[in-house]
Parts: sequence; structure tokens; C-alpha cells
Amino acid sequence: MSNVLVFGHLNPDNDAIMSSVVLSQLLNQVNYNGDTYEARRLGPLPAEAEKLLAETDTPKPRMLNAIKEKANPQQVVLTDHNEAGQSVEGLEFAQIIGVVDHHRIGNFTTAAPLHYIGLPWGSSCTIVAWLFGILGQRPTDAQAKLLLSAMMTDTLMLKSPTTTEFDRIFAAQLGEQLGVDPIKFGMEVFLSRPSGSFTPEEMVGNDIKLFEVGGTKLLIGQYETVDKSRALGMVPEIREAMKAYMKKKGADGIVLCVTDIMEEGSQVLLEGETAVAQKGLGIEDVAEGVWMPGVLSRKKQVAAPIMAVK
Ligand SMILES: [Mn+2]
Repeated sequence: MSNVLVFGHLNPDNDAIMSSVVLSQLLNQVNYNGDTYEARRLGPLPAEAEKLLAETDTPKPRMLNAIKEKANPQQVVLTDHNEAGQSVEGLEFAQIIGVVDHHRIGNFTTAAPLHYIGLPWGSSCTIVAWLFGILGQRPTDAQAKLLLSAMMTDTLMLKSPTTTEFDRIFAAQLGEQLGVDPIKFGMEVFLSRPSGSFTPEEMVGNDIKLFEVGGTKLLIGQYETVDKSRALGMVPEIREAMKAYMKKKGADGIVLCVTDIMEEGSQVLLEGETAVAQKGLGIEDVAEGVWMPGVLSRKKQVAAPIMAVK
């Protein structure tokens, strides 16, 4: 019997946290493989996650800083990511026994067979909700609440183009169980974020991922807000924070999407070596950034077209 660590990506968002927390609970509930499962996190808890965990009396996952080389490698399950560049330091020393994810597959290899559940649905928590049925379980109300919250934040209340029929079906089911309207509930979750107090550094580093594209290291960040005007009043400071973050991470370029959930679009700022991003997005590096209407999904509308540049 081993203790398997279950965790989402670096700079965790609500989906990374809730998918690891609820999946580890589910696997413990069914005594999967006779192992125990412990949720961990690779960064600070987002404000909404902290609030939801407290409301449901769910223990906060402990921080995981690095994995060390051991004779018996640490077994892990990755949720909401699969790329080493977005994962824990020392992942190469771990044995990845499972992945539950809704992202592209980077250069992913393992030595042994594994559980790999990759579905292009709107959130990793939708996949976890589906796994409850597969394993003959029904989520508790607390689990339903945690799952639904992340399904709503990851799909921007089912408005993002990443939203699928399955997200709608499971959101309706969980909403019915909880007696809430999923969209209204999602709105409350969004409004529990302290958006008014974000500093430029937090806007840049809050939700950012590293991608390798054509030999260059490109950071792509997203800051979601219900009112972009405050953020856009601080563009020079945000640009300074972008440069500093890029330097700290040793990246060549950085893209930041300031996504306005209400106006349904993103203001895109570029710093450093971003020729590939400019080509992929069909935009230029303009001082105040470029407004891209309808762009809500980093994965589908920002990262994918950049990755597709030849
Ligand atoms: Mn996700």
C-alpha cells in the first residue's frame, strides 16, 4: 500500500485545487487499488478555493514544494495538467500512476502503463464528476459544491468556447442536487474573488503557464476580472511586472490576457520575444495591449493558435 500524492498544476486555479481534492476523496472512498490518496497543492490557494473549502469543512491540501529522488519513487496522480513545465519540481523522480486532465498532451512519456483520463471537456472537475458514476459513487453535497464551483470558474459560467455538452449536463445535475442555479452559483464564486485588491504582480503571476514553442520559452498568463477598466488603468505597472516575472522564470517572452468575463473578451499584452505569439494571434505588440473580442479561453483561443505556428 502506498500513499499517492494527487495534485494540480503550479499557480493552481480553482479547477486544479478542486480536481485534486475531490478526486483524492473519491479514490479513498472506493479504496482504489488499496492505496491511500492525499491531495496536495503547488502554490497558494486561490481566494475562492479557500472560501469554498472552509464552507464545506474540507481540509486544505498541504503545499508540495518538490519531489526528491528515492529508491522507491513517490507515486503521483496529476490533475488538470500533464506537462512537466507546469508541474512540481522533481517530477522526473516520481512515478506518475494517473492523469485526469483536459489539456493538450505535451511531451508526456512514462516508463510503465498508467491511468490516463484525458477528455477535451470544459474543466477537469467535470471529468471527476463523471468518474463518480464510473466508480459507482454519488458525490456528497460538499463534493458537489466543490466540483460545480470549479466547473463554473473554468468555463467562465459555461460561456467559454471550451464548454461542452458534458459540462452542461453535469453542471445541471450537480446544481439540481444542491438546489442551486449553476450560473448564479458560479457568479457568486467569481464575486468572492477580491478582484479590487489585486496588485500588478498578482495579476501577472496568479494564473500563468510555461509553454515551449519552437525552441523558445513562452509564458502565457490570464487574469480574469468582472471589470477590466481597473486593470487597464495600470498597464505600465503591469508591463513592468511582466518583465520581472519573465526574467525570474528565465522565459523568452510573456503574454498576458486580461479577460473581462462581463464584456466577453481579453485585452492581450505582450513583452519580450513574442514574434510567435503575434503570428499565432494575428496581433501586434501595442503599448496598451490589443482587445480581442470573444477571447475567453487561454487554452483554446490563445495557447492553441500560438502552438500551431510553424
Ligand atoms: Mn482546468
